[in-house]
Amino acid sequence: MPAAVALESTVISHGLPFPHNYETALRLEAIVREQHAQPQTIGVIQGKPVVGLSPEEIHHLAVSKEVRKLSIRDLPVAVARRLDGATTVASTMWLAHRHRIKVFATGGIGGVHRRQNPNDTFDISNDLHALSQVPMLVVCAGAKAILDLPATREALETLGITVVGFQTDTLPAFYSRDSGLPVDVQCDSPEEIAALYTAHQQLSLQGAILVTVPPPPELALPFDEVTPVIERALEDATVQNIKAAALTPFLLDRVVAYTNQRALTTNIALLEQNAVLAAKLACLLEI
Ligand code: PSU
Ligand code: MN
Repeated sequence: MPAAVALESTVISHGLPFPHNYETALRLEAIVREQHAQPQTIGVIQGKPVVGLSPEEIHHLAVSKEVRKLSIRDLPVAVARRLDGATTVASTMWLAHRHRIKVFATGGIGGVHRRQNPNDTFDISNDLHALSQVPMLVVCAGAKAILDLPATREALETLGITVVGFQTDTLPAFYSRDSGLPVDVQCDSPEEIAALYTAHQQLSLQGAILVTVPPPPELALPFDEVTPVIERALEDATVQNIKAAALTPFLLDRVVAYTNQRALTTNIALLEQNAVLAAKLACLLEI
């Protein structure tokens, strides 16, 4: 088994605008190969779960308006009805694990959404549940800043998911380097993370190890600057009654618009950075 790195497709179909989505997806694969690992971008094409999408299939997921966002509960529906679908962190983990892939690189995980007013229902991403069930290394920039980060941090603890800070002792906040919330353990090298993975396996633990990497300093957005932008995006969502699976893509899109695309640059940069570390980890685990 060569050192493989799983990559998700919701970020392609619903997370980034065209042509940035297509270009970034191919660039992430190239980055993984530069580190001597094998990228495996995952999605569903006409009902077939594909681990290792071709460039043509990635292009299709980047441009088609018919691509569903598939979390784990949606997978059987897409397969039975032969639909095209993009996989989230949760469903990508599930499919990757079935292919014995140990490392997955993404942008920001889903988590506990903020509640704007007391009668809003809870919206908790299936990503958290998948992270508690599927043993692998998931490299990300923390949870997306549009979420309730303290609640997400608590949920990770409840679910028994070890949270690693790569060269940091606080949880990154996706666009920003520091949420002010603690990680469980700081690791300063890929080797230290690989040792954690080995220990985790020896203990037969079920869930993932979440490796969080702050976005590059020169492109990270200050937390205080992002906060009001997110609040504005959340107000838009309330006014337009955007909910459930549509909420995350809507909020990400609004944040990009309100930061004059700077959030897009940050998002792409952190995806690239996470792919580098994930590939290094995949290679280390195959030694
Ligand atoms: N991170 C990004 N962009 C994205 C996502 C994460 O940088 O588009 C996607 C992931 O696929 C994640 C999903 O699993 O958003 C979470 O959606 P929800 O909150 O509806 O569970
Ligand atoms: Mn949700």
